[in-house]
Amino acid sequence: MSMAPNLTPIPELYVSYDSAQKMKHEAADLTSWDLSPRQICDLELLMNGGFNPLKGFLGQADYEGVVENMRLADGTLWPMPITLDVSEDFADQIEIGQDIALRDREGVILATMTVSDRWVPNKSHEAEQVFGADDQAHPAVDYLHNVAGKVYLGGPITGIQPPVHYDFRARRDTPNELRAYFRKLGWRRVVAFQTRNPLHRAHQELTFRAAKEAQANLLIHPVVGMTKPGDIDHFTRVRCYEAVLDQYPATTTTMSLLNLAMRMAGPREAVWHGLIRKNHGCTHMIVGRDHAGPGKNSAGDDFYGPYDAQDLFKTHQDEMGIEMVDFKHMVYVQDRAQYEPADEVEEGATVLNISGTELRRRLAEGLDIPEWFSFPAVVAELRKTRPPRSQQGFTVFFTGFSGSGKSTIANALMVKLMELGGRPVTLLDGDIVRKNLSSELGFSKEHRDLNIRRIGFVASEITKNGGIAICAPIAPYEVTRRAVRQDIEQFGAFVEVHVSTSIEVCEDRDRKGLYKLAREGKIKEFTGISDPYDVPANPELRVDTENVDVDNCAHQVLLKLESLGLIAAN
Ligand code: PPS
Repeated sequence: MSMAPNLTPIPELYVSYDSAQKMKHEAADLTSWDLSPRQICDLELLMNGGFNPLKGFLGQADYEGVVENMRLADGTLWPMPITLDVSEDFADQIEIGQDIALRDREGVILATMTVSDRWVPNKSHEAEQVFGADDQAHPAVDYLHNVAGKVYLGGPITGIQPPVHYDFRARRDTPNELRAYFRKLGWRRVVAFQTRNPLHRAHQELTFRAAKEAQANLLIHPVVGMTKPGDIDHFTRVRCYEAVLDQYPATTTTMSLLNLAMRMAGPREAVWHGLIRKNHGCTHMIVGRDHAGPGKNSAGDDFYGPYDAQDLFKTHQDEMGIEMVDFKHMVYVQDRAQYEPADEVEEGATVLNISGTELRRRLAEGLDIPEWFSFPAVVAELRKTRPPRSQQGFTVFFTGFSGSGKSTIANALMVKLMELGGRPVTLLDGDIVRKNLSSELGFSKEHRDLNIRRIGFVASEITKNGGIAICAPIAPYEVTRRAVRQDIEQFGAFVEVHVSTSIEVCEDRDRKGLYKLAREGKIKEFTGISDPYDVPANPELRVDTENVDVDNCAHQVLLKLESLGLIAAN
């Protein structure tokens, strides 16, 4: 019996088990590069054939071909530059022809690469060509300029072992494992559904329909490597997918996790996704409106036209050997209590929809999410990860001069929050931190920054884990405060409170006698006297201790927290 071409094994870049054992020892002496999380994702798909026909990270000629016209130097279609970006220092140590070891975050050698090329790319040009604009509002362009190293190395890879995953191991499959699975079940036509979002009822309906139309089986193939910053984490999503999987007839559908690092490159990304799915044994792929769209550009417009991805995919589908299935926009028709394709709904029928933004709002505020929209098990998972704001962690960050009253208000606030109960409260007061976390630091700009970054780190961990962190350092530098805000806002709210007591009043109070010493020059670099303080331009709240007592100041903060929905109104 001849096998369908999509079901024969695909070449991998791994050496045999015995050679791998030998190589592990030999490679230990090689110059090694510690792979970034994105590079680890890329390497895994290079090694297991997910990026077939690539044999390694792109060399310069292939890179230029891909950037200019989506083709490798030999003319093969390949839309995405898969490059090994490194630092200049590292690149300087490397000779062409040299073997290097590629290690994961723990130092395990995953592969070796024989460096055939080294070059400094024109990143702006790469951004223009591949992502359509050199605009850092695009997450991959931001990555290119601000995270990726300056120099690219290219060359063939010899795979020693795949990156280790501890989560959802049974749900991860290499291209050959999926091909073997389809072969075993006799699935000759398989339609892939790519996703980075939880599946709601509309998705279930559209994927089921798409598979029926293509007379194919269905592979739910979610990305769990790297998706768009701000997406729901893959742990939650996979639990959601598992809940939805029960809704499909068991013999028609399967799910497998793909450790891809997405680039959100719209049309080029769609073609790339197609090639990857082809490699995983699929014959069809669902491509929708704005496939792998990166959101708005810095002028507030979409980066790509809504159907650019579908158009580019269709242009190349014969060459790719995988067929596009149109993503039908499904809407819920209330009168008929069922989902129907938007373009087939009878005129005048009542159509219900909940947008992504509305869903986030309902989750944030703990409001109802109806069953026609999503499966209760999915909603329950989402609620666990996105509890309402009044149950999320947050940070209150006081800033102001020494003696301005930060610590006193912070203490009062802590007690009031503890009285309310519900979440653990941690106070990271300037003095406490300097004693326990930063005892070796002084008051230079560098040391103050380090001190604030440490406070920010601890506060972000507390916020992430659902607690309340109250910080009360001077934190004189705007840039550092902004950086801390960014760290924390990934996990919960950051409420900046400027304690605006003037330097004159602080000096007049001089509760610790430090201002006197600062005036006498016995303490150097004293904030407000001989060191700068950037007044916060837009704090969430400004309190003034000159005319208001501490209890009232703390109460103002509580009211602010209530108005932000962070504590439930009584
Ligand atoms: S910073 O800038 O945020 O890192 O400062 P912080 O960790 O909050 O520490 C401020 C407390 O250290 C005492 N102190 C000084 N403050 C400012 N400048 C100099 N040179 C200095 N030397 C010692 C001072 O008591 C501050 O305490 P608070 O609680 O703010 O009054």
